[in-house]
Amino acid sequence: MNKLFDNINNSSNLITGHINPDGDALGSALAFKLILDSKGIDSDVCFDIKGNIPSNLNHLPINLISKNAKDKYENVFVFDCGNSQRLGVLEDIALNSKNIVVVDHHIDPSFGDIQVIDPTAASTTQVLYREIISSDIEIDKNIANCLMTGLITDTGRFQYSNTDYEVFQIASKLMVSGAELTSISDNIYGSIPMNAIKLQSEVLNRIELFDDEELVISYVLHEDYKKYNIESSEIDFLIDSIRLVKESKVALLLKEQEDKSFKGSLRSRTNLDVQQIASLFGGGGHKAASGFSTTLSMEEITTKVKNAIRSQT
Ligand SMILES: [Mn+2]
Repeated sequence: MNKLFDNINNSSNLITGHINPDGDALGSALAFKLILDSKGIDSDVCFDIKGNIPSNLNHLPINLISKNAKDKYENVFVFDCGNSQRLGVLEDIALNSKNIVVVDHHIDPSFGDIQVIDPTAASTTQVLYREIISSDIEIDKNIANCLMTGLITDTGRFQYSNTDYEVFQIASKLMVSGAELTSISDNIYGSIPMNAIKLQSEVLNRIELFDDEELVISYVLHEDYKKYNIESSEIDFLIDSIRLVKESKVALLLKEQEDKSFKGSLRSRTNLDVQQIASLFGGGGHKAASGFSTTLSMEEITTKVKNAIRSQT
Protein backbone atom coordinates (compact mmCIF):
# COMPACT_ATOMS: atom_id res chain seq x y z
CA MET A 1 0.00 0.00 0.00
CA ASN A 2 1.52 3.28 -1.10
CA LYS A 3 -0.01 6.42 0.38
CA LEU A 4 0.93 8.59 -2.56
CA PHE A 5 0.70 6.56 -5.74
CA ASP A 6 -2.33 4.50 -4.69
CA ASN A 7 -4.32 7.72 -4.39
CA ILE A 8 -3.97 8.75 -7.98
CA ASN A 9 -6.81 8.53 -10.43
CA ASN A 10 -7.67 10.18 -13.67
CA SER A 11 -10.09 12.69 -12.19
CA SER A 12 -8.86 16.26 -12.16
CA ASN A 13 -5.43 16.63 -10.53
CA LEU A 14 -3.52 19.73 -9.51
CA ILE A 15 0.16 19.61 -8.55
CA THR A 16 1.49 22.54 -6.57
CA GLY A 17 3.81 23.69 -3.78
CA HIS A 18 4.83 26.75 -1.83
CA ILE A 19 4.61 30.28 -3.21
CA ASN A 20 7.65 31.35 -5.23
CA PRO A 21 8.83 27.75 -5.46
CA ASP A 22 12.49 26.90 -4.86
CA GLY A 23 14.52 24.02 -6.30
CA ASP A 24 12.94 21.48 -3.96
CA ALA A 25 9.32 22.53 -4.49
CA LEU A 26 9.79 22.71 -8.28
CA GLY A 27 11.90 19.57 -8.44
CA SER A 28 9.45 17.44 -6.48
CA ALA A 29 6.33 18.79 -8.19
CA LEU A 30 7.78 18.43 -11.69
CA ALA A 31 9.15 14.94 -11.00
CA PHE A 32 5.65 13.95 -9.89
CA LYS A 33 4.17 15.56 -13.02
CA LEU A 34 6.55 13.57 -15.25
CA ILE A 35 5.50 10.35 -13.50
CA LEU A 36 1.78 11.09 -13.92
CA ASP A 37 2.42 11.92 -17.59
CA SER A 38 4.17 8.58 -18.07
CA LYS A 39 1.16 6.83 -16.56
CA GLY A 40 -1.20 8.73 -18.90
CA ILE A 41 -2.80 10.58 -15.99
CA ASP A 42 -3.86 14.18 -16.65
CA SER A 43 -2.64 16.87 -14.28
CA ASP A 44 -1.89 20.58 -14.13
CA VAL A 45 1.16 22.02 -12.39
CA CYS A 46 0.62 25.50 -11.06
CA PHE A 47 2.26 27.74 -8.43
CA ASP A 48 1.73 31.22 -7.09
CA ILE A 49 4.82 32.85 -8.59
CA LYS A 50 5.58 36.55 -8.13
CA GLY A 51 7.80 37.55 -11.04
CA ASN A 52 9.69 34.85 -12.89
CA ILE A 53 11.19 31.53 -11.94
CA PRO A 54 14.89 32.20 -11.25
CA SER A 55 17.01 31.47 -14.31
CA ASN A 56 19.22 29.18 -12.20
CA LEU A 57 16.34 26.70 -12.08
CA ASN A 58 15.59 26.76 -15.81
CA HIS A 59 17.25 23.37 -16.33
CA LEU A 60 14.02 21.95 -14.89
CA PRO A 61 11.10 21.26 -17.28
CA ILE A 62 9.39 24.52 -16.30
CA ASN A 63 7.50 24.49 -19.62
CA LEU A 64 5.21 21.95 -17.89
CA ILE A 65 3.95 24.65 -15.49
CA SER A 66 0.57 26.17 -16.38
CA LYS A 67 0.04 29.89 -15.95
CA ASN A 68 -3.47 29.49 -14.61
CA ALA A 69 -5.17 26.79 -12.62
CA LYS A 70 -8.76 25.67 -13.20
CA ASP A 71 -11.39 26.73 -10.64
CA LYS A 72 -11.80 23.28 -9.16
CA TYR A 73 -9.87 20.01 -8.81
CA GLU A 74 -10.76 16.68 -7.32
CA ASN A 75 -7.22 15.98 -6.06
CA VAL A 76 -4.55 18.48 -5.10
CA PHE A 77 -0.97 17.25 -4.57
CA VAL A 78 1.08 19.69 -2.52
CA PHE A 79 4.88 19.50 -2.35
CA ASP A 80 7.28 21.18 0.07
CA CYS A 81 4.70 23.37 1.79
CA GLY A 82 4.25 23.34 5.58
CA ASN A 83 0.99 25.26 5.77
CA SER A 84 -1.82 26.09 3.37
CA GLN A 85 -1.29 29.88 3.50
CA ARG A 86 2.06 29.28 1.81
CA LEU A 87 0.13 28.16 -1.29
CA GLY A 88 -0.71 31.82 -1.90
CA VAL A 89 -3.50 32.34 -4.42
CA LEU A 90 -3.90 28.56 -4.84
CA GLU A 91 -4.88 28.04 -1.19
CA ASP A 92 -8.64 28.26 -1.81
CA ILE A 93 -8.52 25.85 -4.75
CA ALA A 94 -6.62 23.37 -2.59
CA LEU A 95 -8.90 23.68 0.42
CA ASN A 96 -11.99 23.32 -1.79
CA SER A 97 -10.76 20.12 -3.41
CA LYS A 98 -12.03 16.71 -2.40
CA ASN A 99 -8.65 15.35 -1.47
CA ILE A 100 -5.40 17.10 -0.49
CA VAL A 101 -2.22 15.02 -0.48
CA VAL A 102 0.78 16.70 1.17
CA VAL A 103 4.30 15.43 0.48
CA ASP A 104 6.75 17.31 2.65
CA HIS A 105 9.69 17.46 5.03
CA HIS A 106 8.59 20.41 7.16
CA ILE A 107 7.68 19.82 10.79
CA ASP A 108 4.04 18.82 11.07
CA PRO A 109 2.29 20.33 8.03
CA SER A 110 -0.93 21.83 9.31
CA PHE A 111 -3.16 20.49 6.51
CA GLY A 112 -3.74 17.61 4.11
CA ASP A 113 -6.17 14.66 4.05
CA ILE A 114 -3.23 12.40 3.32
CA GLN A 115 0.23 13.31 4.55
CA VAL A 116 3.41 11.74 3.26
CA ILE A 117 5.89 13.50 5.48
CA ASP A 118 9.25 13.05 7.13
CA PRO A 119 10.65 16.09 8.95
CA THR A 120 14.03 14.35 9.18
CA ALA A 121 14.35 14.11 5.40
CA ALA A 122 16.72 16.62 3.82
CA SER A 123 14.38 17.48 0.98
CA THR A 124 10.88 16.84 -0.28
CA THR A 125 12.44 15.15 -3.30
CA GLN A 126 13.96 12.64 -0.85
CA VAL A 127 10.49 11.87 0.56
CA LEU A 128 9.13 11.53 -2.99
CA TYR A 129 12.07 9.33 -4.04
CA ARG A 130 11.20 6.78 -1.34
CA GLU A 131 7.57 6.66 -2.56
CA ILE A 132 8.70 6.19 -6.15
CA ILE A 133 11.00 3.32 -5.18
CA SER A 134 8.39 1.58 -3.04
CA SER A 135 5.98 1.73 -5.99
CA ASP A 136 8.50 0.28 -8.46
CA ILE A 137 8.24 3.29 -10.73
CA GLU A 138 11.13 3.73 -13.12
CA ILE A 139 13.21 6.90 -12.76
CA ASP A 140 14.36 8.24 -16.12
CA LYS A 141 16.92 10.98 -16.67
CA ASN A 142 14.40 13.84 -16.55
CA ILE A 143 12.84 12.64 -13.31
CA ALA A 144 16.33 12.07 -11.86
CA ASN A 145 17.33 15.65 -12.70
CA CYS A 146 14.24 17.02 -10.95
CA LEU A 147 14.83 14.93 -7.83
CA MET A 148 18.54 15.77 -7.79
CA THR A 149 17.77 19.51 -7.95
CA GLY A 150 15.80 19.35 -4.68
CA LEU A 151 18.54 17.32 -3.03
CA ILE A 152 21.27 19.74 -4.10
CA THR A 153 19.45 22.94 -3.15
CA ASP A 154 18.02 21.82 0.20
CA THR A 155 21.34 20.39 1.37
CA GLY A 156 23.34 23.39 0.12
CA ARG A 157 25.30 21.19 -2.29
CA PHE A 158 25.49 18.29 0.19
CA GLN A 159 26.97 20.46 2.94
CA TYR A 160 24.22 21.33 5.44
CA SER A 161 23.79 19.26 8.58
CA ASN A 162 20.78 17.47 7.00
CA THR A 163 23.17 15.70 4.59
CA ASP A 164 23.30 12.09 5.76
CA TYR A 165 24.23 8.77 4.21
CA GLU A 166 20.75 8.32 2.69
CA VAL A 167 21.11 11.62 0.80
CA PHE A 168 24.28 10.27 -0.81
CA GLN A 169 22.66 6.90 -1.47
CA ILE A 170 19.78 8.57 -3.28
CA ALA A 171 22.13 10.92 -5.13
CA SER A 172 24.18 7.98 -6.36
CA LYS A 173 21.05 6.10 -7.49
CA LEU A 174 19.94 9.24 -9.34
CA MET A 175 23.34 9.39 -11.06
CA VAL A 176 22.80 5.81 -12.24
CA SER A 177 19.45 6.99 -13.66
CA GLY A 178 21.28 9.70 -15.61
CA ALA A 179 21.09 12.77 -13.36
CA GLU A 180 23.42 15.47 -14.67
CA LEU A 181 24.98 16.62 -11.38
CA THR A 182 27.64 18.86 -12.89
CA SER A 183 25.44 20.81 -15.27
CA ILE A 184 22.66 21.16 -12.67
CA SER A 185 25.14 22.44 -10.05
CA ASP A 186 26.68 24.81 -12.58
CA ASN A 187 23.29 26.25 -13.51
CA ILE A 188 22.21 26.64 -9.88
CA TYR A 189 25.45 27.93 -8.33
CA GLY A 190 27.84 28.83 -11.11
CA SER A 191 25.72 31.04 -13.37
CA ILE A 192 25.25 34.33 -11.56
CA PRO A 193 24.47 37.44 -13.64
CA MET A 194 27.20 40.12 -13.54
CA ASN A 195 24.78 42.60 -11.99
CA ALA A 196 24.03 40.21 -9.17
CA ILE A 197 27.76 39.86 -8.46
CA LYS A 198 28.01 43.67 -8.28
CA LEU A 199 25.07 43.78 -5.88
CA GLN A 200 26.75 41.04 -3.86
CA SER A 201 29.81 43.23 -3.34
CA GLU A 202 27.56 45.98 -1.97
CA VAL A 203 25.70 43.57 0.30
CA LEU A 204 29.03 42.22 1.61
CA ASN A 205 30.11 45.81 2.31
CA ARG A 206 27.04 46.30 4.46
CA ILE A 207 27.64 43.22 6.54
CA GLU A 208 27.70 43.68 10.29
CA LEU A 209 28.95 41.21 12.90
CA PHE A 210 27.46 41.20 16.39
CA ASP A 211 30.18 39.46 18.42
CA ASP A 212 28.12 38.66 21.52
CA GLU A 213 25.48 36.76 19.57
CA GLU A 214 27.83 35.58 16.81
CA LEU A 215 25.30 36.97 14.37
CA VAL A 216 25.99 38.45 10.93
CA ILE A 217 23.42 40.62 9.21
CA SER A 218 23.25 42.33 5.86
CA TYR A 219 20.45 43.69 3.75
CA VAL A 220 19.17 44.40 0.26
CA LEU A 221 17.16 47.58 -0.25
CA HIS A 222 14.27 47.70 -2.67
CA GLU A 223 16.03 50.42 -4.67
CA ASP A 224 18.94 48.01 -5.25
CA TYR A 225 16.81 45.97 -7.65
CA LYS A 226 16.34 49.01 -9.83
CA LYS A 227 19.92 50.19 -9.49
CA TYR A 228 21.27 46.79 -10.59
CA ASN A 229 18.38 45.98 -12.94
CA ILE A 230 17.81 42.68 -11.23
CA GLU A 231 14.88 40.62 -9.94
CA SER A 232 14.69 39.58 -6.31
CA SER A 233 14.54 35.93 -7.43
CA GLU A 234 18.08 36.26 -8.85
CA ILE A 235 19.74 36.94 -5.50
CA ASP A 236 18.77 33.91 -3.46
CA PHE A 237 22.45 32.95 -3.38
CA LEU A 238 23.42 36.01 -1.30
CA ILE A 239 22.56 34.43 2.03
CA ASP A 240 25.13 31.73 1.30
CA SER A 241 27.88 34.37 0.95
CA ILE A 242 26.94 35.90 4.29
CA ARG A 243 26.84 32.63 6.19
CA LEU A 244 30.52 32.05 5.35
CA VAL A 245 31.68 34.39 8.12
CA LYS A 246 33.82 32.32 10.46
CA GLU A 247 33.01 34.38 13.55
CA SER A 248 29.27 33.83 13.14
CA LYS A 249 26.91 31.04 13.96
CA VAL A 250 23.75 32.67 12.60
CA ALA A 251 23.38 34.66 9.39
CA LEU A 252 20.47 36.93 8.54
CA LEU A 253 19.80 38.59 5.20
CA LEU A 254 17.00 41.13 5.10
CA LYS A 255 15.39 41.93 1.78
CA GLU A 256 13.27 45.06 1.67
CA GLN A 257 10.00 44.68 -0.24
CA GLU A 258 8.16 47.27 -2.29
CA ASP A 259 5.85 48.08 0.67
CA LYS A 260 8.92 48.65 2.93
CA SER A 261 8.35 45.40 4.83
CA PHE A 262 11.20 42.89 5.04
CA LYS A 263 11.72 39.29 4.08
CA GLY A 264 14.35 37.62 6.23
CA SER A 265 16.47 34.56 5.43
CA LEU A 266 18.15 32.85 8.37
CA ARG A 267 20.94 30.28 8.30
CA SER A 268 22.56 28.45 11.17
CA ARG A 269 26.12 27.16 11.11
CA THR A 270 25.73 25.23 14.37
CA ASN A 271 22.95 23.34 16.12
CA LEU A 272 21.27 26.64 16.97
CA ASP A 273 17.69 26.38 15.69
CA VAL A 274 16.76 29.20 13.27
CA GLN A 275 13.33 27.68 12.65
CA GLN A 276 12.49 28.70 16.22
CA ILE A 277 13.74 32.24 15.55
CA ALA A 278 11.76 32.53 12.29
CA SER A 279 8.64 31.35 14.12
CA LEU A 280 8.84 34.44 16.37
CA PHE A 281 8.04 36.44 13.22
CA GLY A 282 5.38 33.99 12.05
CA GLY A 283 7.78 32.33 9.63
CA GLY A 284 9.15 28.84 9.41
CA GLY A 285 11.37 26.36 7.63
CA HIS A 286 14.01 24.06 9.02
CA LYS A 287 16.51 24.07 11.86
CA ALA A 288 19.41 25.13 9.66
CA ALA A 289 17.54 27.33 7.15
CA SER A 290 14.40 29.37 7.69
CA GLY A 291 12.61 32.48 6.55
CA PHE A 292 10.03 35.03 7.58
CA SER A 293 8.22 38.22 6.53
CA THR A 294 7.68 41.19 8.83
CA THR A 295 6.69 44.84 8.89
CA LEU A 296 9.11 45.53 11.78
CA SER A 297 12.05 47.88 11.17
CA MET A 298 15.57 46.62 10.60
CA GLU A 299 16.55 47.69 14.13
CA GLU A 300 13.56 45.93 15.69
CA ILE A 301 14.27 42.75 13.74
CA THR A 302 17.93 42.82 14.78
CA THR A 303 17.05 43.21 18.47
CA LYS A 304 14.51 40.41 18.32
CA VAL A 305 16.91 38.01 16.59
CA LYS A 306 19.73 38.86 19.04
CA ASN A 307 17.42 38.17 22.00
CA ALA A 308 16.27 34.91 20.46
CA ILE A 309 19.85 33.73 19.98
CA ARG A 310 20.72 34.64 23.58
CA SER A 311 17.69 32.75 24.89
CA GLN A 312 18.83 29.63 23.04
CA THR A 313 22.41 29.69 24.31
MN1 LIG B 1 12.30 21.71 0.85
